[in-house]
Amino acid sequence: MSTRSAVVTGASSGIGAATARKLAEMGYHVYVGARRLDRLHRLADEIGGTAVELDVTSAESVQSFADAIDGVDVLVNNAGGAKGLAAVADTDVDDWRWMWETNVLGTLRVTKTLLPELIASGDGLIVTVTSIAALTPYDYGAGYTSAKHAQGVLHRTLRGELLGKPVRLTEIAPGAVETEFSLVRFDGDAERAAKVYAGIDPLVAEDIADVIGFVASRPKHVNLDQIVVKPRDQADAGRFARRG
Ligand code: 8X3
Repeated sequence: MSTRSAVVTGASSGIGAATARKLAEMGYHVYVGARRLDRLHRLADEIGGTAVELDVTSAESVQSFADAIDGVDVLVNNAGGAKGLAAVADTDVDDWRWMWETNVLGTLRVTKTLLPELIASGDGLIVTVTSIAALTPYDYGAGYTSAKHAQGVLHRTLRGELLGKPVRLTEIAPGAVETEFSLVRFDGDAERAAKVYAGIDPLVAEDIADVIGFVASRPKHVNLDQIVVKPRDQADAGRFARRG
């Protein structure tokens, strides 16, 4: 059997980088896509994969990414993130635009462009990393929760539209994972970002990568539709058992 290929978006750090490592360990040739090329090249060298610049907010960038890859069996839509935490009354429309562009339209652009190859694979798999914010809204988070809900709906709609085609779809909805996520959300404020994970044992990127590896290793008649993963210390968004 020829080597199977995987594409991981947002692969320069966090869940994306850990997933790329996991899939490479499982024997996939992994195309890692992100904007930060130096990190991407280091990762690709480490895992024997291919680094390709990718900005999911640009149709041209997504097309040149697609042109640079040679077939894809597994697509991991991981690129995305949050910007800000504010009441709707005070929120910054540009933050919303960024979140909708990266999480929703980014997933749409990449998925739509790679879909013919995923179908041609004969055993395609699309994993979309959403969030528990795709399942429940929370106060001060509407920009992010609305984008994650929309991304989840896009992904879940494809499950029906692709019925009968050889493509599986899995949504992974993580809770608190300690990555650069909060640093980006709070615009580089490390102290504020650290508070999100203070006094709990958060998930780490590898925890999610392990789940994605499990999903990708199921036999092709098994579709894991939706997986919610939270730390034991978290019941829901904003509901934690904190020590100290
Ligand atoms: C990250 C989880 O609870 O900050 O997607 O929205 S949360």
